[in-house]
Amino acid sequence: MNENNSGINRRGFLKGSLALGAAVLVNPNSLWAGQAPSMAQYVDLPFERGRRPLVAFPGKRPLMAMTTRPPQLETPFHIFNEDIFTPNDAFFVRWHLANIPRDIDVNTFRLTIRGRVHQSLSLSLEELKTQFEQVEIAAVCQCGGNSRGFFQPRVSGGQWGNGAMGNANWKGVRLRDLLQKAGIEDDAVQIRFDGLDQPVAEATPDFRKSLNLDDAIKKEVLVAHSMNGDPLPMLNGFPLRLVVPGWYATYWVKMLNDIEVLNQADQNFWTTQAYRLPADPCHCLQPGEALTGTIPIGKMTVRSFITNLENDRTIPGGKPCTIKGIAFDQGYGIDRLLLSVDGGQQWQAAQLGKDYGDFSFRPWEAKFIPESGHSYALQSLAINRIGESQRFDARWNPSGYLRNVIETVNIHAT
Ligand SMILES: Nc1nc2c(c(=O)[nH]1)N[C@H]1C(S)=C(S)[C@@H](COP(=O)(O)O)O[C@H]1N2
Ligand SMILES: [Mo]
Repeated sequence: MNENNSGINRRGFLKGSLALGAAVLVNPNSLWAGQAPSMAQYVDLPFERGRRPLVAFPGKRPLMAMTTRPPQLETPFHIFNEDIFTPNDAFFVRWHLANIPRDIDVNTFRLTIRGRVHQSLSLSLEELKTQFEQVEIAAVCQCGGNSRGFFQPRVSGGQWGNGAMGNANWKGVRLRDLLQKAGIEDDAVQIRFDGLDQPVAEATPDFRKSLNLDDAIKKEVLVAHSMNGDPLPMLNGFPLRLVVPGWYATYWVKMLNDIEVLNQADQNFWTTQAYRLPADPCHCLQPGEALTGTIPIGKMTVRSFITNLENDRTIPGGKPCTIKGIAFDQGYGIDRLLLSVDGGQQWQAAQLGKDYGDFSFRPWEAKFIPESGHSYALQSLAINRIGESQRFDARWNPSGYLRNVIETVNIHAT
């Protein structure tokens, strides 16, 4: 059995820890139980209260810990420059509830499909892997609140930098194949997904998310058992998770063990109260303005990042400087990437790199020759195949979702 199945990938854990000599070395089990790290290396995100200790959880290299119980771990941004696919042991982690199984018995685990179906199913992992077509897709998993820490004025919620996202190759079975096997009733309207994690306090609602039937039966929606060729890490939802390419990660239910076909719209807390956007077309508000209607968060906005140069970096003047980055959208695919070195006055076309599919990070690259003694405000602007682009103004909403303003990286040439 793969060592990931035990919940502790010792090799990954040790490798990660050694690579960052001074990072926290703690007993992963006590850490999982919520013990604070005793000694840590820190990363400072560029906003107030942005200091994060680097903490190594089971199966993970040291990541930026926002909270340890439940685990909320951010990927250090330089990782996005190293590989277009985010390594499993560096992939961000977000759980709402602290009661998360630490071990899964793969022999007794079952995925249930029930509700408005002709025949309920209870499938073992073996059955899932052998009785249904296996499909693999590259897709970005991004928290709706990614980059929330940059909101001005500040909003409450997890203060993520830009690392609450990752790109992976997800492999599993199509949700629609499972639903077809069970046979859905004519009155089905939504599908609800539940995982094995539980609230600690009884009053806290269990984490569940639902999709409309039309969205759930898209061919790219998977029940995935593997990520970048390996079983899912425990913290990313071992043994199964929903993969909803193009949609914010809140729908990507982890440790998925229950799929329920509903004949009316789901009224559970996580659908009706949490993860809502202002209903207007811009999904934004003026700070202080009252919320009128809300709608559930859905698909992702167009974004791009410069990955090889961080803010305030000094580079040599008078010779070509390569700027590298990534871009992604909700699945139309990236059509163009424009780069500015003067804070958005003039734009040049960047070269798009290899296309790994419409839901993946798309690499890009551009060059320019900086003049000695000058400073440059680098900006990248992605446009997708239906002409949607990033925003020039940072729209604001009270939950800190959807950020896709054009980001700026200031550099100085010596
Ligand atoms: N079972 C379960 N699935 C879940 C969550 C959760 O709390 N419990 N959080 C969701 C949210 S809000 C996010 S951002 C993603 C994070 O996925 P990751 O931890 O694999 O990066 O998981 C989603 N799936
Ligand atoms: Mo999230």
